Amino acid sequence: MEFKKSKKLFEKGLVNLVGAVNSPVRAFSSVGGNPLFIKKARGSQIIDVDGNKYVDLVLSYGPMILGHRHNKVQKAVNKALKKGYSFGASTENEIALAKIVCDAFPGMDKVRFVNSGTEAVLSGIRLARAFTGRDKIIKFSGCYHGHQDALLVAAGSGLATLSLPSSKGVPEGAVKNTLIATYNDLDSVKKHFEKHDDIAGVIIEPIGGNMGVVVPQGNFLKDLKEFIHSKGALLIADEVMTGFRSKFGGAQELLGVEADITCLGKVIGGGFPVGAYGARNEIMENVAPLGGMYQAGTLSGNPIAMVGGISTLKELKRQNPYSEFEKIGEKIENILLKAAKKYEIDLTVNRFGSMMNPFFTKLKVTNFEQAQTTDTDMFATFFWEMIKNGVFLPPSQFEAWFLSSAISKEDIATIEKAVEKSFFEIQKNHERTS
Ligand code: HOZ
Repeated sequence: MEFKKSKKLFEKGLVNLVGAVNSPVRAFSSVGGNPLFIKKARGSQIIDVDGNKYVDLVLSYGPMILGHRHNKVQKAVNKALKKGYSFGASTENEIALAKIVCDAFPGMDKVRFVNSGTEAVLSGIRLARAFTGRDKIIKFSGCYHGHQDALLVAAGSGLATLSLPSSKGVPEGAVKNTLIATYNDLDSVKKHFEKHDDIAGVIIEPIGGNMGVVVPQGNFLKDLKEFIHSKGALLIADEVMTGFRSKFGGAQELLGVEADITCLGKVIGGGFPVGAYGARNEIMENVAPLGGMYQAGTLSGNPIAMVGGISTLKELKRQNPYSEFEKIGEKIENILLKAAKKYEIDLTVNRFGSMMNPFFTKLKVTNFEQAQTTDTDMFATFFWEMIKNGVFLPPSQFEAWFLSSAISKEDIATIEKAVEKSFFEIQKNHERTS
């Protein structure tokens, strides 16, 4: 397999782009080598500029739940393009997408569309503060909620990849109201409430997806909600990854825990830039123009993005692929575990529906600290062998893999072969270095 054209574009890109990328994870920093440049994608497959074809388990980090360029989505978007791209005024499709979203999430009476998951969360946090009149927010280490200043501490995703505890350029004042707790550890939340009486809310990824996939254990979410409500604080669910992915009604539907404020992104735009935050009426009425919390956006509710979202969600509802995701996810999990056993590699696979990833550790992974015991060198070997054998994975140990409803039996066979070869290589490398 050759990567000559990708390499050339990478070198060219270095001149006017930072690291030749527009988001750090894409730079392949933690796995080495040059990033791949993509030419096109269709269904479950993605093709790089050198013509290499891969089964895509990145899926744009989640949005492409139907696979790439689903016919119905493409048709709807093409039609919308003929009417104009942006008006700075309302369109009927904003109301249509809002209805689909509010119907799917019973805790949301109203929603506000923004342009990204980052924007959704920063607005959701502002809203929690506006509603409660309190300043402090608790976040969990390893959770990532976009690149807003206040939450860029102890974060997963790109910061975990680059081993950065926090970002430069974030003033102390911006994080002075951010408290850090440990995922799956209610006591670590309670301790903060013992010390502070001005905690507005707790933000959580109901399924952690940015420290690798980490699943809430037992009644953690239910107990968390009950406890923080007893203290007058709000539960803010960052369902940017899980919304419409874990279930149509997100992880909240699956886990039976309704959040006070829900933040969405990724799937709701079907690959176009859309984020959203929503809540019950008494909370949303604080948002301008109804209330005093200001939040705005020139491109918010963009007509093309709305059509991308509506057509994706309608098709998703029709397909209802969630039980199939469960079966395929389980199959891939078993493929990984079988190969790990055969080649005697320590492996833990975490999975929740169509999100999963392997950790090269023998520990059970229920929080960020445990996730960090993974052998990232092994992951790097694994990543490149999977690439060479036709499977495109996120170039980071700490990003989730995603499934689309376009995945086929042949794709799973490709994944199985690639996994087998990758573990063989890991064992070889491991023997050489130990
Ligand atoms: N925010 C995405 C989920 N971790 C990763 C994509 C990116 O940062 O570029």
